[in-house]
Amino acid sequence: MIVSVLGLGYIGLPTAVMFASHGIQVYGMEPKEEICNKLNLGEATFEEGALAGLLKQAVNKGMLRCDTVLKPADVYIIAVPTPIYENKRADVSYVEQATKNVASLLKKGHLVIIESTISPRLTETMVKPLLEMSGLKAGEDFFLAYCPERVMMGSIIYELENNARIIGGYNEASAQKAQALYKIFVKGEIYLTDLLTAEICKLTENIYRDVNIALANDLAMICEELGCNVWKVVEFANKHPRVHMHLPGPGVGGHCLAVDPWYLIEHVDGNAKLIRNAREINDQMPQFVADKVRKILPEGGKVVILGVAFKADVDDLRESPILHLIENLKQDFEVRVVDPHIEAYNLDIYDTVKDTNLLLLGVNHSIFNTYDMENICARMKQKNILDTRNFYDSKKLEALGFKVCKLGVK
Ligand code: SAJ
Repeated sequence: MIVSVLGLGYIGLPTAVMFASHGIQVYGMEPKEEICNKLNLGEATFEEGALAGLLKQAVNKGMLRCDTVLKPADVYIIAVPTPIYENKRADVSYVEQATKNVASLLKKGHLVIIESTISPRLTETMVKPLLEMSGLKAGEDFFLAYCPERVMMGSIIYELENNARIIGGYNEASAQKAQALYKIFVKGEIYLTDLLTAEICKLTENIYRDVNIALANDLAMICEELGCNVWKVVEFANKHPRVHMHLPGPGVGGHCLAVDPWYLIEHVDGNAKLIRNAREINDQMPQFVADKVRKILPEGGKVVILGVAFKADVDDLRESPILHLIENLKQDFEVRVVDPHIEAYNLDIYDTVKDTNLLLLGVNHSIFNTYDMENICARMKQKNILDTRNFYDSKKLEALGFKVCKLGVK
């Protein structure tokens, strides 16, 4: 059996590597030539724990080859991006193009799987008709399933292997075929259902998280107004056995939580009020943080932002709320940014903080724990810290001479 994976990004590449390291011949298709060249040398294109080692082995053994064109296979897995346009409508053009590529090579007995996050019913209304233009019939001549990914950056390989999976089949036979395929490396439970349930289930998982983060952010703003500490409120509320509060922060980033809710919202006329509201609350957090900076430094000044990635310990900038925060602050401040995970911002922290007025912790990268805060304090002109992630121990920093302000704390 040969498996072709279309799209070798954060999901496609680890998936391709998992099959290849379980003895399956894999062809990866990636339109960007420089990415293909790098992968064919066995070099990973992003930081992701065990991925680099497994990729090198798979390439060295000849089990994984990447190309800019699609090669014939028995199974096609589509894992291309599904972004949103400026107007928040779903951009499914990459899935459409990938499906057309597969249709051109489709043969009897083939299995086609969509892993990309998509709008409800898209597998049935767009993918299936495009594939059937081959003259073959879904569920009879070829098999079709929607198998959304559920992995978390930073532990993708572990989660690919151990998380439970939901598989939506066009029909029972399609679901069974897809289940047999994933069983090659998935140790978690695999649950079978129909296409629409699986599509909405994937969106629901990220919406659940987005809505809960919005609740935490709403509370952060409320606690500031009422003069309370949101971090303590969340900590103690979570001592209740049925409460699982998420954490506030400077906004929600990444290619999933900040994007997926719109895929559902655009399909439900006037409904999804809570989901839309949550999205809007999370989107306004950079503005809320910027307003706090303006209160701390009413005269303007120099601000150093620590962390620009969309979350801790990743090198991924997609939809990062810190990018919005930077743009906002640049209107009134000189802004400097340090993020050791992002090459363009991998600056010397001690040089960068010289003569500045505020250090703003935007992302809780572990590496920031290694910084010598006493040295940083000595170099700053005004010793202000704004911590948006409850990363620092205020008492320790205050003992060094900092004035510490936290998101969600008056
Ligand atoms: N965040 C908060 N507060 C929290 C948790 C997260 O502000 O309590 C922020 C993060 O800082 C980040 C954003 O939310 O900006 C998203 O981070 P994340 O860690 O929640 O999620 P992702 O985008 O890395 O991965 C999510 C995961 N979905 C769920 O946990 C339901 C992952 O399992 C999915 O596979 C992934 O989306 C995806 O690809 O859909």
